[in-house]
Amino acid sequence: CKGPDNLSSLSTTAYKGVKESEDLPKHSIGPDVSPDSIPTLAFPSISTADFQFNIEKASDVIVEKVEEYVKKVGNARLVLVDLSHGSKILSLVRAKAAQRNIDNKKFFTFVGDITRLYSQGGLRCNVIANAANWRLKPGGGGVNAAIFSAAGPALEVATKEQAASLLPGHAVVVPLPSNSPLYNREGVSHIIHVLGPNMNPQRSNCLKDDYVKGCKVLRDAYTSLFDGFLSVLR
Ligand code: AR6
Repeated sequence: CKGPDNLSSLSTTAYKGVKESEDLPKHSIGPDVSPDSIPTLAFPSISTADFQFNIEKASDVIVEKVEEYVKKVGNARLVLVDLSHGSKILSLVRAKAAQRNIDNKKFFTFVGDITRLYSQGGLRCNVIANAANWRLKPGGGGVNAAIFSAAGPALEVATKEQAASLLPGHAVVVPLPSNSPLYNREGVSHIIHVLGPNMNPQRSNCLKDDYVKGCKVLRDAYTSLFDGFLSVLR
């Protein structure tokens, strides 16, 4: 099953997302549990595209935080998503997670559009994370533009009810109204906006290559994201 290598082919083909772990045991969740009913957080790699955070360092932070939180989320799953099979962050994280023997039923990587995981990829995720901007506004490109566009105006209204802005390293959980297409079509009940560290001099609050601070802020961002997911589970 081959997916697209770039975003343009995503929009022109009936693309199916692909779970990348190849050694998943069949029926590993037991005969009575449908995978569709398992609470699942899908998240993009925060800060590694427009915010230009180093991918090798980001992969270390992701694996460290995933290892910590797979123990806390019970039967729920964490899924790192990116658009392309060529995604460097997905392959780095996959390799490092395997080295640390992280349970591949609870954490795996997936190639697909985060706004189409169920309809195009068959992967039901009740919560998705957004790599947001500090204003919590639509647009700006990347995953933020895709999520606001797919969710419709309901997301902007619901977001304003929770927060007016976000500091780097923080996240905010937004319940998605049932009139949003993301709710109806994809089964997404919550969006968690996360603001990661910015290393891009053309964006606000640039850390100018300060990776001591950058890694701390990225760790804080994943901590806030995964704590937000835990709050949805409770
Ligand atoms: N589905 C899955 N993954 C995606 C999608 C998608 N539809 N679109 C992008 N990615 P980025 P950042 C991946 O740039 O670096 C925005 O303008 C992408 O390949 O979206 O945190 C905001 O408004 C990459 O792996 O977020 C902020 O200002 C990951 O998502 C700023 O960019 C994050 O890429 C945030 O920059």
